[in-house]
Amino acid sequence: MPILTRRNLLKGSAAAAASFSVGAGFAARAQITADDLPLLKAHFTDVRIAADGITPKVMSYTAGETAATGMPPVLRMTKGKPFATRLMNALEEPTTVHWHGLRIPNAMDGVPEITQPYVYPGDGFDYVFTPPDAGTFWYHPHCNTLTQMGHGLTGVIVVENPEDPVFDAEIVLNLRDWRLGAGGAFITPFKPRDAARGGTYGTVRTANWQQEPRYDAPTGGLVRIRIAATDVTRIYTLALEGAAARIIALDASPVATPHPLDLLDLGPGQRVDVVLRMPDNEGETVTLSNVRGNNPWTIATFRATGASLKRDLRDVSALPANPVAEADLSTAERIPLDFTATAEHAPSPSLCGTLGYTFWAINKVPWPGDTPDPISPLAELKLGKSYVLQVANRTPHAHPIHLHGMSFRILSSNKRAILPPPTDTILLLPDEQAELGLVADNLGDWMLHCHIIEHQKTGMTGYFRVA
Ligand SMILES: [Cu+2]
Repeated sequence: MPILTRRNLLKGSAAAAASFSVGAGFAARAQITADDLPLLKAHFTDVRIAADGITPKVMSYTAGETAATGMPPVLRMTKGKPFATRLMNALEEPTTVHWHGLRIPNAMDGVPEITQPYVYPGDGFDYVFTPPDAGTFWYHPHCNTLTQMGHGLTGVIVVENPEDPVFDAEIVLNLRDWRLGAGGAFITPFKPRDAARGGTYGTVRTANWQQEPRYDAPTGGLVRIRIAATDVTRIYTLALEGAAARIIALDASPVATPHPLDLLDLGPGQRVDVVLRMPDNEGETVTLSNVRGNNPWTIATFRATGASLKRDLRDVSALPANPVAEADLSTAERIPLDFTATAEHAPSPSLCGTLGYTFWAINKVPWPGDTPDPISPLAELKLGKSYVLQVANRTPHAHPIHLHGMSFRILSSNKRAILPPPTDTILLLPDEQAELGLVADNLGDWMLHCHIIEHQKTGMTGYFRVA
């Protein structure tokens, strides 16, 4: 029986063990007891991902007690309802879980040294929170992330809203690549030359850990497809062929008016919810492709099965909005954030791994690594106050910039005509300058970093302190 550090900690406090209190506002989960927390086990498994061999020591998550051999499960939660799970670390290095896009208490955010202790091999950590927003999110470690995510630890979260419209089917797609060599074994996770540019790409491209999977969907039906880009590097440009489709949510935020999916850029960390109207003839297929770059390729296909349901895409209504506060622009303080390349210098060693290089910086300061003594925050924000982040990408590369714990709205941009709904990740285009409005409504230290993990780990990371 492994020693569960957090559990032992809780045993020392009867009150905490009874309610899992980690802050105010969690009384609703008093019914959860210490011994019946569902497990989320991080472990090794051998999986066939490439055509030419089994990949040994793939990292995955398993929910519950059963041994699983495949990809991390889709975790289903309900908006406004407590969720609890006990991470158990069966890897050979420390790990944590970050719940990307969920606006939950800081102590549950999963960033070692900043929000929680490392979870060492054989140890556990209890995550208990209530997701305030519905939509498509995802989860991954925040420790040695290039290796841990690159080797498999990226899973999708669906936060359901009982008020959501009902569709004829739902398909969840976890898009990611793998750096595999001949025979399917992992190869070196990155090339320094590429880390200093757009990032190092994988060699095998998958959806749900399969190459070009095919899914059956009801003929003439309305199918909700939840797509999460969980790769450490790749920016997708999604295109659908063979059916009409509408975007209903971006990064978990419902769009006010569902609009056609033409071409959509999706950076690492971003999600899109699409409603697809399947063709009327059984056997017809719809193709989801990545058309970025010179060689478009198929991500997945959907085949119509059964008699036509004869649905109408115009019947798709907007999803109910999430309760994201709007910044008060009359009082908002402006915070400039410059994203730049920087001269090389050595980063600090870290328990959560270092790539050994520094290539990037925010406001001229490169993140030195995840150390017990982090650099000062990018800014200190006052709880409840509004801010406008004046972000500027001073590089020729796109950077998916992700903020933990709070959502923001893109107020203006020199590079886009249509502004998306509130988000946790902006795919900052080359030379883009944008204004991001937010209300600092969540206490604690919140990371802001590029989600191209090589950029994150070579300097493009910082954090805000909300107090
Ligand atoms: Cu970047």
